[in-house]
Amino acid sequence: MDKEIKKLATHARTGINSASVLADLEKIYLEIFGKSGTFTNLTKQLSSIPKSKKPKIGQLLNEAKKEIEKTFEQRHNFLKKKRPKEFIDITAPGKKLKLGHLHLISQAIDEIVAIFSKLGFSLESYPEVDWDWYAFESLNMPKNHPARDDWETFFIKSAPKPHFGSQVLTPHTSNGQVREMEKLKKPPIRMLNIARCYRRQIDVSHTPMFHQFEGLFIDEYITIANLKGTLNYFTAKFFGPKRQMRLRPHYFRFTEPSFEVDVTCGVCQGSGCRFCKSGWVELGGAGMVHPKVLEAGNINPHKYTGFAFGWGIERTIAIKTGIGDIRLLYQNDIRFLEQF
Ligand code: FA5
Repeated sequence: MDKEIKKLATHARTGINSASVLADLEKIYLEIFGKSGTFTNLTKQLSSIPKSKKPKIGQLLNEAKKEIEKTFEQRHNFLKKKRPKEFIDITAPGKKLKLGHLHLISQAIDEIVAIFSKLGFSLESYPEVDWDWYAFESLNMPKNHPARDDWETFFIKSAPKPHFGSQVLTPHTSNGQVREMEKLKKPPIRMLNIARCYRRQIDVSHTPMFHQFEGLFIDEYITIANLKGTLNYFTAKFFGPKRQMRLRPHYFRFTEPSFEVDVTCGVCQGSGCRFCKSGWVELGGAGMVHPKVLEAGNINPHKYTGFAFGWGIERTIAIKTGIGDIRLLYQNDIRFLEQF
């Protein structure tokens, strides 16, 4: 057995000294001293040799083990020193960071504010949870009036207040009208209100939370011509000079006369197509402020007149970009949002 021990020691030494990387060295170590390694197997044979030879063979095994371990340690230290240090190539081109952009709704809001501020409208804000009085009653929409069903309102569970009524999640931006009149007290008023609105509706063109932008202009001698001029200016700036705008008679309790505002379809440019059918697509409502609304805001309707309009931002974006389902705007799918 002593011959076998010497052979193993020589073989191990050669193997260890020929390892060129630490990983190879680890492998050789396991081949020798692992569970079924060459040295381990030799040690197992010790029990089967005659008792008289055991001390000598045991001593030889110990010496061989020490020698192999020493060789292993020396090679390990050598290879560790040899390992190349981490290298940083400062001339390598950097990784390009992906630039994000504003959400479509924010982009549209910025654009709308910029267009109306050129006409002297200033951006104001009002409560998102407001009293029934501002959302409906001051706008000539008495309680239980069937027109209020169109707004499909979310009510807040709170005790109603005398005169102001219950609290609601604002179903439209028109709640700002009388609030602005109360704030400024005296015309001229040129207010733009952009806010979140809430209604119990959901389908391709309705979401429970959406945005409206509302304009209110009150002064002496304001007529429908001013309303048309303002909306024409907006349409040309927002949708481009080729798109036209028209007013169609409609009914709102808080404007008289009232209109629906249409623009020519962006797909067929007004000739009529599968998307729009008539060549026109509906944008939102508008009209001349009702005398009763002016009175609710303590403004003399015999001296002052005004116009108001209120449109959905999601709808406006859909008309501009051609997206068929406004719910896409709220799904936060980066593949959709990156296209704009
Ligand atoms: C109103 O809300 C009136 N306050 C607008 C107005 C203001 C008229 C001032 C006259 C003077 P209407 O309910 O039609 O009107 O809503 C206006 C626009 O808001 C719609 O044309 C649509 O673009 C948008 N809108 C309404 N409900 C939703 C909804 N659930 N999801 C997305 N957009 C909506």
